[in-house]
This record gives sequence, C-alpha cells and structure tokens, in this order.
Amino acid sequence: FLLLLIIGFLSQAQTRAVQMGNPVITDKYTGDPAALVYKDSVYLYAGHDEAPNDFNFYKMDEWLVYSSADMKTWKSHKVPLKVTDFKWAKGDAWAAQVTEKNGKFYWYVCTTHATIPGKAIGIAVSDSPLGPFKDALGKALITNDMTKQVDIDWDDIDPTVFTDADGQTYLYWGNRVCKYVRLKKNMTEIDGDIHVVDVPNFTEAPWLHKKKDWYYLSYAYEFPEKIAYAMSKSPTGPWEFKGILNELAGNCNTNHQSIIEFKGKDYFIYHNGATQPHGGSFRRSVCIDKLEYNTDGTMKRVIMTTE
Ligand code: FUB
Repeated sequence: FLLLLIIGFLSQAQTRAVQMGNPVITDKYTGDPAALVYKDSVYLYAGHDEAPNDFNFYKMDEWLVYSSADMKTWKSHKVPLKVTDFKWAKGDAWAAQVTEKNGKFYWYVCTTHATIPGKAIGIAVSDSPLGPFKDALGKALITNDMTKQVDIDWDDIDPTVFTDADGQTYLYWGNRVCKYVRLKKNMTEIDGDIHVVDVPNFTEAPWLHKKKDWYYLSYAYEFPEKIAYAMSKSPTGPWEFKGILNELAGNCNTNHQSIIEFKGKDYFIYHNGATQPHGGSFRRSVCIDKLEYNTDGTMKRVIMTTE
C-alpha cells in the first residue's frame, strides 16, 4: 500500500499544473520553446536551463515537455529525452522541435557530437507526444563535416521541421547561415542537397509555418536577438523580408520563437530572462503572447505582456 501511495504521489508530481500568465512555465528555467498542436492539446517542448546563478553559459542536459488544452494551464510531465539518450552525443540539449507524421512523433534535436567536432542534429522517435523517445538512427542526421558554409562549430543548430499539404517535409536549421533540406518519407534521411537560404541578418532559430497560402520563415535576427520574418508562396522561397516581429526579449541575449494556431487563435511562444527570479540569458523562461495577422498576410509586431 505504501508503495502504491509513493507511486501515486510521484505521478501526481510529474503532471501537476504549472500556472497561468507569463512566464507560463515556472517549475524550471526553460528555453527554446517548440510547440506541437496534436488533437485537442498543445505539447510544449523546451530545453532545460540548468545553469546555476554564478554560471555564465548554457548548462543543458535534457529536454522537457509540458501540455495544455487551453494555453493557460500547463502540466509538466516526466523528462522525455536527455542528451545521454544519444550515445553519439556528448552534451548540450540545445534547441529542438517535435513533429508528428503518420502517428509517430519525431524529435529533431541539436546537441554536441562526441567525435565529430561541433554541433549536430539528431532524431528521437516515439509513439506518443509525451514519450518515451528513443534515438531513431543511432547516429546524427546532420554533422558539421557535411556543411561547411561558415567556419564555426555551432553552425548546425536549431532544427525546425515543417510538412506541407503534399506530405513533403522540410528541415531548416543553422547559425549565421540558414540551411534547408528535404526529408524522405521515413523522416530520418535527407533527400537531395542541402540548400542555403538568403534572408538578412540571420543568426539562428528558424521556424517555418504556413497560414492560408503564405509560408513564413521567422528567425533570430542580429545579436542580441530580435525575431524577424520573411514570407513566400513556397516552402523553399524565394523569401521576402518583412521586418521585425518581436523586439529583444527582456534580460536575455537570445530570443527563440514558436508560432502556432490552436483552437482558432494564433500564438507567439518565446523565452526571456526577465520573468523569474535570477533569470537571464542562461536561465530563461518560456512566455506566450497573442499573434495577429494583417489582411495582407503580414504579421503584427508582438506585444510582449511581460515587459
Ligand atoms: O539554447 C541554446 C541556444 O540558445 C539555442 O540553440 C539558440 O537558439 C539559443 O536560444
């Protein structure tokens, strides 16, 4: 009976409601939000910012998942994925995104490769949006030696995935240089060449989404980062730059967005360093604000309710 009581208590703790209002996640510091709308819920995936107060760089060893049916009350769940789940990786649970295809959930992550210098993109797969997730390949999908556009170790970061109405999935990613490649139907192999995307002042954090007949490529712009965006009639461009969507997010040198429509409303999900005590660039908090479109398809500048 005692054992059942303990198990009951632990599972309650893993699924307790977080809170309403910004920041939406307060049980931990979280960065790089990526939301997935699936059936009647939103699944919010984020990196766990574990850096102690006196540590001035990222310390991120695991990714987290939260869920909500109303975008106000968020439940935290069991840790679904850690860097140690990728045997070929040696650290850094950097930005990632989960997508669903044919009932399977694919988590494209960025982490540091153990033997090939630099960051790499890997894939974990699950039958549920809450996991458990397992390394899909036993090796990285994209490694630094495949892409040589810029001479830095972290140019292969921040994967975002988008599947178009015809079933074709695209993977966008990058730092300094934005790149994309088509994925095969199995979601775990690239299909064809890696292309470079021409958008101004691209830093990182691409996010691809579609609304009506427009495709949107939003991304972290300059440094410290604002979020800017471009629009196109095709998921592969050419992209027309449309300007700033979100200004610097408070007390944080990065900004990282996720854009979704859920139950008829549009949302801009991002992180800042200003909304939890001792927050900052390496102790971030996920926030959500309303997103609005103009009649010509352009997006209105996001009004951050946290500042
Ligand atoms: O969280 C680590 C890195 O910070 C991400 O990969 C970037 O997008 C920036 O948010």
